[in-house]
Amino acid sequence: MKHFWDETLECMDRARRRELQNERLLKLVDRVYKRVPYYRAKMGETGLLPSDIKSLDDLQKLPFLTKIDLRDTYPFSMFAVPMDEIVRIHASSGTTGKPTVVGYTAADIALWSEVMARTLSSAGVTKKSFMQVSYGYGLFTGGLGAHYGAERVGASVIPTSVGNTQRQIQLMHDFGSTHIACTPSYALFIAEMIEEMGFNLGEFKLQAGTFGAEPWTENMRKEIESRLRIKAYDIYGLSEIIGPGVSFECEHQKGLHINEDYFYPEIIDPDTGKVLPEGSMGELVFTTLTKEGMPLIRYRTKDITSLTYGTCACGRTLVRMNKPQGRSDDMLIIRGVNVFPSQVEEVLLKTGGISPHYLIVVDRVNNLDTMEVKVELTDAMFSDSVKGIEALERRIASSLDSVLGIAAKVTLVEPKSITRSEGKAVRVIDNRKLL
Ligand code: DLL
Repeated sequence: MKHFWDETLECMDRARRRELQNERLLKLVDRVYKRVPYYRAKMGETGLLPSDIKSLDDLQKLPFLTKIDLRDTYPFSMFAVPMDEIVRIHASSGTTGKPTVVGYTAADIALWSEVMARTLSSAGVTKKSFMQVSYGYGLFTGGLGAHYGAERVGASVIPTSVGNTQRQIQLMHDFGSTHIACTPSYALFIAEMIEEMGFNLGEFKLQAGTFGAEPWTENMRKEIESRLRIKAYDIYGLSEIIGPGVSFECEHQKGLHINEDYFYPEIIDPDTGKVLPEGSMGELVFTTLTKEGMPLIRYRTKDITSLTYGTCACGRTLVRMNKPQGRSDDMLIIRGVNVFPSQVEEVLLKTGGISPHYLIVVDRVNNLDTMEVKVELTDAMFSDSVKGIEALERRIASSLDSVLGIAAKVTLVEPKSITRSEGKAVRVIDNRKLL
């Protein structure tokens, strides 16, 4: 069965769509140049003017943006509208303690709901569906993104957010949720808990799930599908571009269709910045063609993937990206939350009694990610009482929790017990084996 939200736009002739993208690009460059002094200055470095950009063929002349630019303009200097037009603010992890901030106008929220409506419709969500949203609600874009999209479709939304899993399952059972949206690892955890609670899967009405915010494999898909007896769809996105709904899978699951009438993709060589031809693996870069609050031109996602043009068997002409194959930076995704080792380091460096030698150990236990931070004590602190050391562990754990937004186990270890490396320090051991 084919599920479209807007068949005309999703299946539009590629040449016609390119015209639309060209028109939008010209308006975008003009708007950003006039309204964002930071980007105007960046364009000025090479003497570039909006009039130099006549179509997408000139896009490569424009400078890239990265998380560093967003840090330098923290919190609001990348916004292109006055604050009274901003109706929502989200944030995700930055490369250091400062988060990456995103502002939305009412039109941006409508656009986001629209791309999420496409995404959810493609997974079979309709007005008749019961949509359980088990992504976290808050500064993270997962919960509210899925929520607004499901409301736009007209489904009955059940905003359970993440956590309190037994209650989630009880409601899923009692309300007859037909669809769920959460991270793939949380979906597996739910499957396991359903078994543990002694439920019979036949008593549930769940048909499909929309899973993303972290990398997952085909094997993990099979596992989720067989344990929950549903069809599992991939969904990709990042806060800077809109949140979830940048791209989504159709029933053929041969890559994720990018909503390219709004988010124009390029693949570049991460080292040289050169645009690569179709099919090449490289870093994904997006230009938000219509966004108002925080439009971004050539934003480097750091996600490594490739693009496939050409019509899909579903009829959509929207370009497809392959499942992201990793990142070109050191960002970790733990239970769907982005964590940079530099954020952990910043917390540790602010704490007395410990040395700057640490190791982050990530693992997956019962399908849920765990994070342990091992830190060396200073010689002076090492001779302290067990109580003193435990109190220090708790203090660090609570600072990490408030900075990262996830709980980490902190283990203080003897001075000089963490292996020193001769080259680049090894700060992270990731023992997770994606099934
Ligand atoms: O994770 C938005 C989102 C929410 C997407 C819910 C899908 C579902 P951020 O927190 O800003 O936004 O993290 C963005 O997560 O650059 C990727 O590295 C990674 N990521 C997101 N979706 C996928 C996916 C949300 N389906 C970063 N597969 C991105 C692999 C993903 N990685």
